[in-house]
Amino acid sequence: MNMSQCLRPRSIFSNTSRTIAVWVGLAALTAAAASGGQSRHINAQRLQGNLEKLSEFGRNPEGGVTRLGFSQTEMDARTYVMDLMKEAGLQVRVDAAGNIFGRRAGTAQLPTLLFGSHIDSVPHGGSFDGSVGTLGAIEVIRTLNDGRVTTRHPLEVVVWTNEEGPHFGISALGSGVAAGVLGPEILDRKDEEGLTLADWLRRYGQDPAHLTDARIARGTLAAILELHIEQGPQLYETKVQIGVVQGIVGLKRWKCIATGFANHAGTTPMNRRKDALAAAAKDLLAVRDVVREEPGRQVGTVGYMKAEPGAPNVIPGRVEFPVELRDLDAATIERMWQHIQQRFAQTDKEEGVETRCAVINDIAPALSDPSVQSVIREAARSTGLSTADMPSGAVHDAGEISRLAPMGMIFVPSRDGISHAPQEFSAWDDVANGTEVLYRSILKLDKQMNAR
Ligand code: HGY
Ligand code: MN
Ligand code: MN
Repeated sequence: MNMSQCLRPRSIFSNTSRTIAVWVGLAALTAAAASGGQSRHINAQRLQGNLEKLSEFGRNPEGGVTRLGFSQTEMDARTYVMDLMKEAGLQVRVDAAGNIFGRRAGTAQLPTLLFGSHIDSVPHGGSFDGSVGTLGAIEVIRTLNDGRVTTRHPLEVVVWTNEEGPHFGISALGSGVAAGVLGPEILDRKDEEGLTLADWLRRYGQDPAHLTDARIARGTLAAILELHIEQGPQLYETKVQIGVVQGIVGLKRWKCIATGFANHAGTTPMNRRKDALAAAAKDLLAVRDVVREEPGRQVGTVGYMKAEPGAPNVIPGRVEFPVELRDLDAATIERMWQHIQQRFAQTDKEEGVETRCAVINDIAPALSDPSVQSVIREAARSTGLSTADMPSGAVHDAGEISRLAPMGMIFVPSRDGISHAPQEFSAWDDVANGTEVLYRSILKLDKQMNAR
C-alpha cells in the first residue's frame, strides 16, 4: 500500500506511484486517524528486557553506563548484541573497521535497507544513547519474523563501532570509514596511553591493513535509517512523541596546545609569568563569547583541560584542550573559527604564550532525504503519534552514511533533554513508539522504493 507522499523534485520514488499513492495514502491516513491509529506490532516488553540487559554492561553505581569503544565491557556488550542478532535469524558479520552487520535476505535483487545505531558510550553516559536505535532495529527484525513478513529489499541491522570516539577524538569512526570519509590516515592516531587505532583494531581481531575493505560501495544501499533519543529538550517540553529529523549538524574539532613556561609558583613575580593555564582559560571564554555572538543554534565547547606538570606549586607550562564547534552550516563553523583564532592570538600576546591547534575531526552537516522524512512522518501518524520536524544537535552515524544513500532519522523524547549523563532517560512507551515507527517506515520504504 502506498501512502501519500509530499514528494520533492529530488524524490527517490518513481513518478508513477505518486498519484495513486496520494489517494491511497489520504484514505489510509483518514482511516488511521478515525481509528486513533493502530496498535503496535513490535513487542515492547521484549525490547525493554533487552535494553535493560544491555544497560548492565558498564553500568555505573550512580546510574548510566561507561562502555567506551574497544573496552572489555563494550566487547562483552557486542557479543550480547551479536547473540540477539543471531537469535533473530540474522546473518552476522564484522567488517574491517569493527562495524557489526546482521543481514535478512529480501525476495528481490535490490539494494539494502540499512538501519541501526551504536552501543558504545561516553564516560559516565546514559543507557539509551545508541542502544535504543540498535536494539530497536533488532526488534523490528523479530517483529517481521513473528509476522512471517518478507521484504523485497534485503534488510541489514548495523552496530557502528566507536561512534562516541573517546580514544582518538573522532566521533562516528566506524561509519566514517564505511562512508569513505575516514581512511588509513587515522590508523596511526594515538590515544591517551599511546596506543594507535591500528593497535586497537589488531587487539580486536581486525587487520588494519584492510581498513578500507569496510567501505560500503555506492549503489548498494537503498536507504539508511536511525532511531535515536533526541538528547535535547524539544520533544519532551512540547510533549511531541516523534521527531522527524531534517538534518544533522556538522562538527569540527581541534586539539589545541598552549605552551608557556613552567616555573616556581612562589618565586616568579606575577608580571614575569608565561602561565599556559591562565591563557587557556582566557581561550575557553573566548570560544564561548564568539559562539554566543553568532545568531542561531550553533554551539561551541571546550570539553577538558590537561595542565602540565599539574602541581599546585608550579606555574603550568603546557595545557592541552579541545575546541569543538557545531552548526547545520559548515560556513558558520569556519567563520566562528576565524574569529576564535584572532582571539587566541590576542591572548598569546597578552600572556606571552604560544597556542597551536590542529584539526582532529571534521564531520560535514548532513540533510535527511525529504521523501524519507515523509515516510517517517506518515508511519508515525498511522500509529496515531504526533510529530515535529527538527534538526539534530548531536552528530550521528546516519549522517556519515547519508553520503551514500537517502537518510532519515527518528527521534524519541529525552526526559528534561538530558543526555551524555547518568540521568539520561526515555520513557519505555516512547522507546516502543519510536521502534514501531521504525518498523512501519522500513515496510513503507520497502514497498515504495525501487517500485516494480
Ligand atoms: O557527540 C555527539 O553528538 C554524539 O552523541 N556522539
Ligand atoms: Mn552520544
Ligand atoms: Mn548516539
